[in-house]
This record gives sequence, C-alpha cells and structure tokens, in this order.
Amino acid sequence: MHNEPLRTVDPELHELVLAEERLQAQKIRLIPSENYASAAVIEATGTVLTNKYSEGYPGRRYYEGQQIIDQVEVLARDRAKALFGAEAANVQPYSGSPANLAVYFAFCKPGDTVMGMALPHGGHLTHGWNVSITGAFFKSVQYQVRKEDHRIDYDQVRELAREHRPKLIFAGATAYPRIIDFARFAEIAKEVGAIFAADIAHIAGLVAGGAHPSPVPHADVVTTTTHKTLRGPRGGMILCKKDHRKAINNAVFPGLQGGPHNHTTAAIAVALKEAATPAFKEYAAQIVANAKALAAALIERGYDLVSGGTENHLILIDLTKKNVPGKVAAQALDAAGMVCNYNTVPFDPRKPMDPSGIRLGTPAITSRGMKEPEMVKLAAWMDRIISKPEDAELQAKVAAEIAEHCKAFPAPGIPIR
Ligand code: DSN
Repeated sequence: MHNEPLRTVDPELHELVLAEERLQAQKIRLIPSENYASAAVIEATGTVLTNKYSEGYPGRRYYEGQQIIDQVEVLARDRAKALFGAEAANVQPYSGSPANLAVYFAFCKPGDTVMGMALPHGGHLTHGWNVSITGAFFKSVQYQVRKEDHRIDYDQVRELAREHRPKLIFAGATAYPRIIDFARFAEIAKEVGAIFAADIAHIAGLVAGGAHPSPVPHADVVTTTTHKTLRGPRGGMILCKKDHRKAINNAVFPGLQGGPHNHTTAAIAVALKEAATPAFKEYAAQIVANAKALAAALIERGYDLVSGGTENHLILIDLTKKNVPGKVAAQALDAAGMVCNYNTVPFDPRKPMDPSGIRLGTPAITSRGMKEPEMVKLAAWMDRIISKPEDAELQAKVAAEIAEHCKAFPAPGIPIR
C-alpha cells in the first residue's frame, strides 16, 4: 500500500489532479500571481524532504539527522543571496503573508504605527489593510495612488510618514502596473526613522531577471513569495541587511513558525538556480514585452487601462465604459478559456466582490513561450467575449479555439499525455 502510485491508492484524487492538469494546459492563464513551475521544481516538491523536521537554522537545530537538510537550506539561502545581491536571506517563510508578518514581528509591537499601500489602490492585505491582522494589531496609515494618473503619490507617502512617524513602511503591490521607485521610499523611510520593507512578491522574477529595478540596495528588508514571476514552488523568502538578520530569523522561527517545509526549500533552491540563467533574463524581459503588447492591443480596441498601460507583468482594465461588471467579464472569459480575476480599480465606486475591473498578467503565458503576436490574438478573443458576455455559444467556440491554440505552447511542468 505505502509504495503504490497515487492513481492506485486514490484514483479519485488522481483524476482531480489530471483534470487540473488539463485545465492548466488548455486555458490561457492570465492571473498575474500564477505561473507554471518547471518539472524540476515540481519534482523537488514531491521528494522525501517532506518527511523531515528541522526547527532552527542550519548548524543550530532542535532535531538531529540534519546532515542533508542543512545542505539543502544553505544551498537555497546562498542562491537567494547571490541572485538578488542580498546580505542575508531566510528561506523558511511558508508564504508571502507569513513573511510579511515576520517583518512586523521583528520590528514592531502591537499598537505601533505602520504604513502601506491601500488594498483598493493595489496594495496587499498584509500591508496594513483593516480586515488583516496587520490592520487590526497595528495603527495602520494607508497611502494611495493619484486620481489623475494612478501612480503612487510619493508626495502623499512623504506627508503621511512625516505626520504619523511610522515604525515600518511597506512598499509593494498586487495590482499596480507601474515601476515602483524603491529609492524614493527608502529616502522617505530614512527621513522619518522607519524600517523600509519592500514586498516584491509579484515582481521577484522581474527583479531577478533585470526587468524591474531592485529594492535590495535600498530596503532594510525585502519579502517575496517564490511562486509568482519567480516561478518556484509555493513559498516565501525574506532578504535583509546583515544587521537585521538576527531579528528576522528570530521572528520567523521561533516567532511565527515551526519546522520549515524542507521539500519547498529544495524546490526554491531549484527555482533560484533556474532564475540565474540567461534564459530566465529573456523570460523576464518577455513578460514585460508581452504585457505592453497586450495593453496596446486592448487600448486599440477601446479598453480603459488603469494608469494608461503597464511597465511590468500586469494590466488592470477598468470596464466601466464598456458597461460590463468585472465579475461578469471574468466569468465569461473563464468559460471561454481565459482565466483572470475580477479586481477593484483605484477609486472604485463598486464593491470588492463585484468591482469594476479585471486584472491580467503575462507570466504564465510567457512561460509557455507566447510572444507579441499571441498577445494581439488574445486581445481579439477577450474583446469578442467581453462585448457579448452572455453568449454561452460564443464562449464554447472561443474555448475550443484557445485549447487548439494552446497545443502549440506546451506548459512547463505539465506532462504531455
Ligand atoms: N493573492 C496574490 C495575488 O493574486 O496577487 C497576492 O498574495
């Protein structure tokens, strides 16, 4: 029983995995935080490293038998430091939210003032939004984008920081299509004596591949997930200046977590090795080129893009002028083989569960080898569906066209069956 394959032990679950494989292979996946991990990354996550407990850090563990695990973690840590040019790295956070919580725990006490970008303006829940523990346990001051151009209002960031003197300032976003000026944030943080944390979860692959400026020279701490543009397993990572290494390590373990997920650490090491290759640099540049091409093709078809376009991997469309709610559009697109998510747009008059926009990203389709000509086709497919979101027959027809189209672009990590 213990050595039988999944298909024998649990045919029901095995069939669900195969069905998800088919979905991921046949659809154009446009959620900007998703990707296709390579076969090697997936293989590393499915290894016996999952069997081992290793609370502590390499050379200082609370369990014996760490001869191999220590080497795995050191490899991942060293590769992270080398790839991003960081003085210290912690590869144990279970994902992005725990990584961010560790930063709060390292530098703040409950009730302290913190600053981050408001969620409806593109920030993340853990940057102090009110429904998150980070908004409930800290006094959170939220900055926004400007109404006229949807760019971060750095003057407002500075004014708020001078007024509220936060302990910690977060930069980083989940729905911001523009380059973030990390040097400017660092200047503001320095002026008010705050710790500057850059959350690069969305853009870590772009930073590693040289397609977005790096926060590492400017920030005290940099947090990231490892599974978005970086194309690793689901996990998290914290880079920091060496003066903060102890505080960050203590905050992750024993502060927040128990044993690290060693199979994930191994897969992060693999992803970091892949991210150090010339091919990854090309991929990072192509993500941005694809996003720009898709944005241009959508603008040509009369779509209203937040900030007027993109400089990174994502696009936010405000569908107000098209008279289609974001949720309706996202559901129609999914039925037609294009998976995205509905999303608030800055100053959205509608509710988060029924907002005005949709969010698109190019990392996953770039990993499949799609380039600019495919972005023009994609905009045409999207436009056909959004123009008639109630037409189920059209959705089925486009879904079949897309499934056929996808055959020419095999998805990394998915066996061809
Ligand atoms: N849930 C992620 C995203 O989709 O942007 C952020 O954590």
